[in-house]
Amino acid sequence: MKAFAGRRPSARHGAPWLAVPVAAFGLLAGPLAVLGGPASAATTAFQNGSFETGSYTDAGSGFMTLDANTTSATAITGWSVTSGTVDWVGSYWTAENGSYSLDMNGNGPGAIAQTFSTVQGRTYSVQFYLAGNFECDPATRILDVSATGGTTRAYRFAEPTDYSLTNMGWTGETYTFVASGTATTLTFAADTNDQSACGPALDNVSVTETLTSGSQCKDGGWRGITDPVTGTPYRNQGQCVSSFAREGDTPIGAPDGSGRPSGAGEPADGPGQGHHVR
Ligand SMILES: [Ca+2]
Repeated sequence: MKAFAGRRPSARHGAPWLAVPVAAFGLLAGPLAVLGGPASAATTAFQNGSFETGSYTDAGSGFMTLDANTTSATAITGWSVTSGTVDWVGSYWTAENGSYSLDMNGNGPGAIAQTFSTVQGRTYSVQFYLAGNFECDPATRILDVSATGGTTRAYRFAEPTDYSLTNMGWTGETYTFVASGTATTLTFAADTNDQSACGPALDNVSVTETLTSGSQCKDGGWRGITDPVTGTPYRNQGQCVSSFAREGDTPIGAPDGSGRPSGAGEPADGPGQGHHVR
């Protein structure tokens, strides 16, 4: 982390789409347990995608540096710094959501990861907001995103012309993976070619399960999935199947299907019509 100076605030706004509230995903385990659902292994829902909770301490800098090699690695609830250092940013700059976000380069490039329950073979959409710390060169920050069994994608963010600490230019991005098992580790990593103390900025991560075929409605696949049109959970398999029939069995919920990285200034990936995990 290095400080900025003399940047002029402006009225630029972040990406237009709204991410799925992480808390909604966190409800996954609760209702099933209350209703006495099928016995299964413990469910660990994705949590704290906005980096709002944990043991944050601030010596006055407006951020806290977390080191993979110290106990600070697990200061953010649900997450672990798995390599290098990252800065957990509080008042230093304006978060996309809430009060906290990350500079993925602390003293140098770092990586952070969270492991959560998934259903093998299901498709998941990870939505997150990207920006950058541009006190140091170069003027483009690169963030690598990966998930267990998935492909690593590099996301680039170029310095906006109207950049400031209160106007970071947060841009919505989407990463998609197919779960290879009952637990998936999602990792965000700063580009290790950039050894500076200024990295990509990250906030407001959410995970949405996406059905890609009507056949996935079967065998309980409809449970916990929200109809993208009505916004209400499917009550049964028939409703789920009907939804796909209505859409011509296209992969509704796939954000754009292109799998391509996008840079700053491009339109953000849309919200998709996700079958939202509850
Ligand atoms: Ca946040």
